[in-house]
Amino acid sequence: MTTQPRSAASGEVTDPEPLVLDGVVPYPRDLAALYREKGHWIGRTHAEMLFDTVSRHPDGTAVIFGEERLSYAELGDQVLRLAAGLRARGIRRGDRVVVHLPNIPIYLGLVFALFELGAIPVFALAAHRRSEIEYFLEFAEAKAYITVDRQGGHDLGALAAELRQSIPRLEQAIVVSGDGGSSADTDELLSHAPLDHRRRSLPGDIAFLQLSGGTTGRPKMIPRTHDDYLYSVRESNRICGVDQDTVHLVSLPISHNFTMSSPGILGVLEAGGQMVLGPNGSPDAAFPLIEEHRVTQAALVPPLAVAWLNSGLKDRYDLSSLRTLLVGGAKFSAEVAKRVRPELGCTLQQVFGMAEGLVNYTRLDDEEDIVVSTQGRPISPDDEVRVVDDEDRDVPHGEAGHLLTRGPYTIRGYYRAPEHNERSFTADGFYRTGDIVRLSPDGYITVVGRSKDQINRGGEKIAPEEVENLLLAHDAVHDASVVGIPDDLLGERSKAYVILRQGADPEGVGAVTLKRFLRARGLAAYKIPDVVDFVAEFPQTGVGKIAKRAQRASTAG
Ligand code: AMP
Ligand code: DBH
Repeated sequence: MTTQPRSAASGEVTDPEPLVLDGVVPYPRDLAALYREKGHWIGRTHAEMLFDTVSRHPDGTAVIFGEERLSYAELGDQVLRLAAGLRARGIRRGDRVVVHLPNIPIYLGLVFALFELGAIPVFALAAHRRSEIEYFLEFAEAKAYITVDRQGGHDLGALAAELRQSIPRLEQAIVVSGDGGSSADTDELLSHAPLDHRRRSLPGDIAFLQLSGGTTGRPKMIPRTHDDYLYSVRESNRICGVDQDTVHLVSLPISHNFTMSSPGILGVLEAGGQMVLGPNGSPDAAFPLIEEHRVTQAALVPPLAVAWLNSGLKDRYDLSSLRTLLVGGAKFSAEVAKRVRPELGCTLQQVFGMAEGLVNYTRLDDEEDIVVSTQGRPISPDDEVRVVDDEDRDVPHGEAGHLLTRGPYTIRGYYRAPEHNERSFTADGFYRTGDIVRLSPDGYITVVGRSKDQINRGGEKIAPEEVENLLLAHDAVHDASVVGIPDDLLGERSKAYVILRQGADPEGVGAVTLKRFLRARGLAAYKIPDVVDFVAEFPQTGVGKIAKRAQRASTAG
């Protein structure tokens, strides 16, 4: 592997050895060599990317949050202090650290401090709760957990202390202030003298573990390398026109793959632009920020795009600075997509992406018809896309089929999941996306459905099996089946069919009881079924499986 030695000026620092992380399926060597040769993988780590920008634009504003502004120089300084502090607490290259934070500036400082050390963040969503977090900590054998004191009425500080006690491997629980202010931990970490920035990890190393919405029991972990991920970020910037003048509004959860890289916060940091951190994407939170900071680019899931279009606040704020609106995470209906340009005065870019890799965009200069009716085309000429039938045979062009993909930024396997990988990847390394798509002659993809057992609740993915397993833990539940049902705003919402045990009192165990039970088990709120229906039996398929299709179609209850 060719790598540029850092601190070459002093000549003292030599590159570290490649990191060996068990349970990762590497890219084939010949393809890795090809991706380097073609200039896709340029041999730079995330920390090097940030510090390149810091040296180019030290005085430029990187982050705006409320009244607070951080320049690139200040962000860089914060990163190196936090890195010193984290190192003093024993965090080293290769250590996994579950990062569970909302949209606050210290997120960037902490994540890049971990990158600087070569430690591996695991990106939990702010909405995750004990059930998910406990699993991430244990599965990734995390050394540290970073969260906020309080969020949405939840005492995460107490959770952190508790987990620190109950999980022996967990050496550090670091609690930051949920409102973005200081905390005892951040004060202490920031009090360290800054480390020198230098190469502590290699571009081919796993940079972080991103999470998949998943289809089976638990979210799967997605190992992404510096090289592959930053390639997708640079190309996303080119495709979305991100540069130094971009003012990007961050209103989706900061750790989500879309927010992070399409083109997202990393796009901004790579280009030396500005990001404005908002709490959520509602019009009353987002519109004032767009007006005040002259935001040029925003990213939303479809239900929020609908909320913007239908908001009475639209005419009360000056949104004229907005040039592009990215919409993705779930299917955006063409009827609504059509309204974006006339009603918001900006260019729509549809984004169809996945944390596993492949990202598709409509292009800024595409015809309106393509922009409203397709989900775009792949980032890279080296993204391979196949559309196949149930037997993995290519379908005739233009027909709907299963989307398979492989390429320079798509993983070859989930982290520590050999059995699941057998099912999710073909023998020759294509990822089975679980999406049903049509491909146009010029390579544009339209998503027409899904074959995976997953619910997409307005962009938030739910693995039914995870919820079913928790429902089965209730004494009164004999069996449970969770499906997505159509919803005008969210696209889908979730419904649980439940068979109670014989003798269980349906009066005593109602929908409210079960929802409360799931909440008490620490399941993220978006996964709690919207509707619970008690039935005597489930419809079955010919081979005796639960006929989920019939349950989805059923309007009973
Ligand atoms: P994940 O694998 O959890 O990162 O979720 C990615 C999945 O989200 C994709 O495989 C699609 O099912 C769905 N998705 C993302 N963007 C879109 C979009 N623009 N249209 C339809 N589905 C989407
Ligand atoms: O839904 C997604 O996972 C997603 C959507 C848009 C994504 O990962 C992305 C863009 O990168």
